[in-house]
Amino acid sequence: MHKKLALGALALAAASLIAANAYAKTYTVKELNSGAGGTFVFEPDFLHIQPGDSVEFVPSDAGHDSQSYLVPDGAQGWKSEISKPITVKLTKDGVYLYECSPHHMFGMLGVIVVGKAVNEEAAEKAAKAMDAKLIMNKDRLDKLMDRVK
Ligand SMILES: [Cu+2]
Repeated sequence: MHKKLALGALALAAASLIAANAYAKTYTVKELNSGAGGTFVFEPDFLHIQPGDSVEFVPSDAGHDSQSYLVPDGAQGWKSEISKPITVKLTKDGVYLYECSPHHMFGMLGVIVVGKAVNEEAAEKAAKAMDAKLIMNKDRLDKLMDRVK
């Protein structure tokens, strides 16, 4: 009787684990010389995803990377090698700002919101600092930040 109950609980736990994995998604962000959003661009450059989802950065054009600029407190940052893909699993709620480090000044920047934008104020501040380095695509990050909620 007790053994049966325990087995039932185990089966339930296993089923909910499988369900959780089934809901976790992987999104792809391309690193491009030129895309729908202009030159030196991540595509898409704005994502709103759920905790536990992953983002795969793919250097569709060579010479780019993906590097976190700001992550929520307690979250892991990332940095790919130039022209190498990287997949990051984002588990903490908040706003993540990232750049292509060779092309930051050209506005090759992106925003990911995971769950709730709990660090929105810090993100706005960091976005201003990122904006200050831009010589091209100067309004791109502002437009992305307008979508944060
Ligand atoms: Cu780049």
